[in-house]
Amino acid sequence: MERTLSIVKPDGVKKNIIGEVIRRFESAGLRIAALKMIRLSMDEAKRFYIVHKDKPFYGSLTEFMSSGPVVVMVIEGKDAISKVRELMGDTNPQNAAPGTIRADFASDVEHNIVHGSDSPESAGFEIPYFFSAVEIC
Ligand code: DAT
Ligand code: MG
Repeated sequence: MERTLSIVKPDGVKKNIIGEVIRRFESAGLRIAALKMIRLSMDEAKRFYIVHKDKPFYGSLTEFMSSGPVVVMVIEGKDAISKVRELMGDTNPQNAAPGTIRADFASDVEHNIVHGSDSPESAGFEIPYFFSAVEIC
C-alpha cells in the first residue's frame, strides 16, 4: 500500500474535469484517502515547487498554480505513485501517451491539468504539505 499526492491544477478546475480526473484514478483501482479544494497563495505555490526554484519556468509555474482554486488529494493503493504518474502521462502533453489525462486534456507543458508525486520522497514532503494525519482517512 502506497500513498501519493495529486492536484487538479487551476486549468483542470476551470475545464470542469475534477470528476473526470478522480474517475480515472478510481477506475484504476486507486482510493481517494483525502481531498479538498483550496487556493494557493504565490508563496505557498513557491514552497510546494521549491525543487524547481532554479528552473526558468519557476515564476510562471507558481503564478499559474496560484491563479485559481486547485483540488489537492491523497491517493492510496498498490504502486499509487507510479500508477498516478502513468494515468497522468508525460509532463508535455505532446509526448503523453494517448488516453492519458494530459494527452486528453492538457493544452501545453505548463498548463497540464494534473500533478502527481514522482517518488516516495516527494510524496513524503507533499502529503503533509497539505494534509495533517487526522485528515487522511
Ligand atoms: P511533472 O509535473 O510531470 O512532475 P516536473 O516536475 O518536471 O513535471 O515540472 C513541474 C511542473 O512544471 C510541470 O507539471 C509543468 C511545469 N513545467 C515543467 N517543465 C516545463 C517547461 N519546460 N516549461 C514550462 N513549464 C514546465
Ligand atoms: Mg514533478
